[in-house]
Amino acid sequence: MVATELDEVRAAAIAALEAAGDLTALEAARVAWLGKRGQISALMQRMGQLAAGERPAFGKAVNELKDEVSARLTARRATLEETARGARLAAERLDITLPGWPPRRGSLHPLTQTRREIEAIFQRMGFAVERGPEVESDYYNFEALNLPPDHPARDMQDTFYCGPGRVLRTHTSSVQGRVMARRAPPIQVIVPGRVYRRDSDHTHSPMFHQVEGLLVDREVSFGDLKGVLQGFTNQIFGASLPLRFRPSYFPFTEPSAEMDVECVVCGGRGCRVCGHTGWLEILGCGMVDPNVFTLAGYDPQAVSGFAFGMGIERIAMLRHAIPDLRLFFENDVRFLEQF
Ligand code: 2NL
Repeated sequence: MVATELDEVRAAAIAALEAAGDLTALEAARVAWLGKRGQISALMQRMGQLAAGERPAFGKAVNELKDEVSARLTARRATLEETARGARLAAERLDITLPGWPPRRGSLHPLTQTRREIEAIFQRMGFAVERGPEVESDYYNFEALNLPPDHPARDMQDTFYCGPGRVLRTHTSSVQGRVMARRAPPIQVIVPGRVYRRDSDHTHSPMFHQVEGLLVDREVSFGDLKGVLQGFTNQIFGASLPLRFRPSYFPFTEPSAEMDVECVVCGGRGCRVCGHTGWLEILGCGMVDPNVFTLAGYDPQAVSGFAFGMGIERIAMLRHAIPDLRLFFENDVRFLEQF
């Protein structure tokens, strides 16, 4: 009678294991049959009700039952794990023959493109590219360029002060000052970079980009300056455009001039872009002031040189007919992806 009961428990336990369709159900079946409070433990506890002589045989039979159910549990678990793994692999299957997402290619910012083209043009004419710090000393930003502390021309460029004797450079001339302090002539460099002025409206940004050039040697003339700048404009605008030099003032050059090119939009007839003058102002330039040479430790009797400076934004706007300066700094991809 006890033996039949064990057979029934065995059959029921095995049926429960086989009925478990996944690992969660199998774990529930394990707890129900093999757990501390499961059916097989319950059988063991009944041993006390048996006559002493029957106990060893009963205990042995229950232990064998337990071992058998455990073995079947392990086997069933392996089967279910294999099934689960198969299902997971099927779900995760990748079709590596499908085409991938095409990568969206970016492009260089129009100011970067224009700067690099300006650099390349001057490099072909023998200029080396120099860079320097944007946080600059008052000395290199002003004093070394013939702008002593009380000089009225300091007001021309509203300066961001960022500490005692420290400014955000208002032009990249500060770097040319550093180059002259470090090296003897001949010097032939251009300096591209960010510059900062306290100015903000639809035609002025507190940060903008400049390229300045400096050439120092013996017997450098204003004619040399004109030749270099004619070569530059021919290449950056892709045509041999007439140039015009108007007298101007910069504290670090004497004489100084502003250079215009014939309007690239109307060919000189006059239009909205050139304000009906037929000319576009491109850059400022001049012969390096003797005081700047003296401050650099050069003999102004022995050397001469020219310098020029231009805004990269302005050149890029004219080349690409960009109507508003602020487009450069908003980084709207609908604008940027056109370049
Ligand atoms: C402009 C005008 C200019 C210079 C920059 C320069 C630098 C040294 C010595 C002498 Cl180290 N001059 N730079 C000269 C004339 C004009 O820039 O309108 N820039 C946007």
